[in-house]
Amino acid sequence: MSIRHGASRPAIERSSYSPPGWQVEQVEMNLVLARESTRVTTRLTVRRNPSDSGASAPLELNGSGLETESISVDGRRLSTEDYRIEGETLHLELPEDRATVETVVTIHPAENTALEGLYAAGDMLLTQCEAEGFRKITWYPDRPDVMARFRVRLEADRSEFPILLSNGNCVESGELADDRHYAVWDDPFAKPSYLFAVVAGDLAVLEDTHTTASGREVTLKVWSDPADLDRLQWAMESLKQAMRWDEQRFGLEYDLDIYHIVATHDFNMGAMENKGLNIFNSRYVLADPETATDADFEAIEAVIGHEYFHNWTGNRVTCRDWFQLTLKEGLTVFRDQEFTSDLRSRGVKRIQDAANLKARQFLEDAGPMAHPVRPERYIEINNFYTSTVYEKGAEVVRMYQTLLGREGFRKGLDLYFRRHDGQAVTCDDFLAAMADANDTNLDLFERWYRQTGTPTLRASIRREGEETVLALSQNLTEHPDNRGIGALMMPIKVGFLDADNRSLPVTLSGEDEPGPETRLLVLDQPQAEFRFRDLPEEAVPSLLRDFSAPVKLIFDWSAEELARLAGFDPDPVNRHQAMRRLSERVLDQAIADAQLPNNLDLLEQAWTAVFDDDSIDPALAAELLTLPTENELAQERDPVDVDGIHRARSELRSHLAGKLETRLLDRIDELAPQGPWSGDGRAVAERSLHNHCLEMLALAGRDSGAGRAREQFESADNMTDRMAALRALVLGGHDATAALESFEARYRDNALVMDKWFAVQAMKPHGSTVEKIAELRNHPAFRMTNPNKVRAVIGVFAVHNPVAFHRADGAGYRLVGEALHELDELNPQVAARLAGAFNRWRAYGEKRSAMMKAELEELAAKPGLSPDVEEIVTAALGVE
Ligand code: B3K
Ligand code: ZN
Repeated sequence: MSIRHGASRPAIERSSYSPPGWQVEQVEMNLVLARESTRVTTRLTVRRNPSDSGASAPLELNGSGLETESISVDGRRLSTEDYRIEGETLHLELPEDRATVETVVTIHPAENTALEGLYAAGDMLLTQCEAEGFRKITWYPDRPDVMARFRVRLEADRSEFPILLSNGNCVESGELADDRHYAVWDDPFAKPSYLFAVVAGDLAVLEDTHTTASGREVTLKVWSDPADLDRLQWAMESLKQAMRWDEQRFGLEYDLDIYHIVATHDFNMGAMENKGLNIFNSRYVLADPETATDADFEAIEAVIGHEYFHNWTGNRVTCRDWFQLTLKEGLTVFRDQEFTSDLRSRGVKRIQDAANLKARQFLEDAGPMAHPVRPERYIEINNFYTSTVYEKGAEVVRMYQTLLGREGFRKGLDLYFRRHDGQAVTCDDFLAAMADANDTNLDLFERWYRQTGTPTLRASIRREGEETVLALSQNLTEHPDNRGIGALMMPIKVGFLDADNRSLPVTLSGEDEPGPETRLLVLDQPQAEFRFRDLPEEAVPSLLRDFSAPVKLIFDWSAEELARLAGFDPDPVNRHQAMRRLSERVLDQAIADAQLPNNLDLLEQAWTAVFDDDSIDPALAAELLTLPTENELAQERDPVDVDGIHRARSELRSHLAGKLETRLLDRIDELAPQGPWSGDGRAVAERSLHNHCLEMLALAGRDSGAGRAREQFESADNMTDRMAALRALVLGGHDATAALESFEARYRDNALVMDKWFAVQAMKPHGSTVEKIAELRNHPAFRMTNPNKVRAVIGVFAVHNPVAFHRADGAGYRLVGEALHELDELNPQVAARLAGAFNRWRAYGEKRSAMMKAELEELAAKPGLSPDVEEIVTAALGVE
């Protein structure tokens, strides 16, 4: 049904916002649920917004793919002459300032493969409304600045749908004739339509309670398919942790008496924060040690936290319009990052977040869809749930905290809630609350919301007499939207190491007392100089500690200096950065010369030092002993030498694995599992380093690695170790047939574990993987209508397998291009994500570029292409 195919849609501009002409006071809905046809009756009590101009705007209701049976106003049924429909909008002239509008429509959940609106997922029926899915359920002013109270009656066949859920509290339920039943849900909090949710199905539940800091008892229910019931415990633990943490760190309590989480296998993204009724991709709910890896456990905790934290940052205070998306997403990602940091290792989390931003968001910044954290225009808003809006948005929020301090940030957040609880607001309102609560001027900070691309920060150091002078300058990227923005307000944390690699106090010239070892500088001019006293000439600067601003830092360290920072910088992020820069230099040279440089002493020493550091957190060691990925290496290059990158990286890994084989084997033995599986931090960290060493050896083609991997695959008592062994065998090019078969036989019926089985094969860096993908697509567990499967097979192939995707004959491009044609018809949101794989088509040399371009052009020419994919493809083909 209702996939919005058709002629090109015009872009919507941020500057064209105007407030709604009408508000909705109350929504009463009745859904008579059935898979094939669901009948939705909606009664809206609407009230005219007093407008300055005195004009009488019509009521505008959005609808998409609805079979409309009737529209009535104040009890009078309208004829088609009484209203006007343009695109997805119905315009209704209403004579008075208040009215009751009732609509009756029919929708078809089982045909809804786009998974937006009301759809069938296995035996369940459920909804996804953000951003504009509510209009696929009923006529409504489907924009976030219309906030209303909802009362929802659900009716369905009792044996098919024994459980009926919606937002808020269940206020009534009962039996009906013919084995039917109903439930009425009332949500006392006014909310935008994108937070509406319904779930109906035969679900099992794990129940618990949380007593809030102020002593209220909240019922917690985590629901899933009955077959998955015994894998819900970790999700429940995570929810309780999140509730406690938000009370302690931000003084925020939950506000309803009940909180539901529902897991489904068919979901376009990770999860959705519907008020009181979160709906989750099962991969972020279901876990036990037998089927989920340590990384899965951590991701579940983080996503459960994220959706829970939205209850304040997103739901109680929501966005005025979709341009403000980062207001809730950037802030909520920041909150979930802090949650993970407080529960686990702050340093490791920060390393991962900084590396992830550089790998994914910097890439987006350099591509055709580059946009500010608060975009200026969009065609399809679903295309803007990006790492820029989310992760760079979180960096922007983090910069407030860096500038204002934790206490100042908390004061700002408190004021934000005091001012705006129950409102739909903007990023400017957030900034104003931060500034006002701290009695400071943050006007310049607003530029972060407008600038496009990754800013560059150049640094240089010179001596003037006894002083050390740090010169900093900043630049925005060339982009039409960046004209006239001016300098950004950048918090820059710096430190210095002395000749013995000890941290020095950082004292500005003119200060009497020695300064802190990590000093916060604020650069809010195009360039500025900072003068320091008492620093020895040979002091090594550690710049942008903690990745204190999302910028590209340029500074000319010597290899020796990088090796010292890699070994001794107390700032984990910069330690990791230094190691990265050191290996990048080697790899750059290896790619240019088509062979490894002769002298790798410094890099070898730096790696050895990590191995020999007895006190290091094993999880940190695993991060430090990681080479940049092929994608990361490709990012800075044009043209990209796909095969040269792969070769250089493989050779360096083999070289290091050869040099360090004894140490790697020692670590593998020392950290081998002792006793039964444990999920505590130390055990997780040890598994991470253990498996990292195993993979390193096996991928370097060392027999010692393959042998250990086989043993581990057989003996593992948990998915982390079993999967690591399987990865090592498959990605290392060892014979993995038997392992893959036994894995499949064991987990055939577990959809999430099968995703791992698919993904590891799709990732194998070999040209023949193209043919493998065709085979995997015919596997009985693969479905093109299931987003997790599409991501595991085609997504992983297109994004994480450069060797096969860019195969010289273009077969990889063809495969993804064909999948996109099919997927566009089924699920435009998932298709649009995948289409981004062609974004850098210009950078792959003449032959490959031509073939990638041809795929894009063929998509662009597809009749009835979805606006989602069209926006991505048009941008990719657009001006250079
Ligand atoms: N807010 C949802 C994402 C909705 C995506 C719509 N295409 C999940 C989240 O960020 O928490
Ligand atoms: Zn979110």
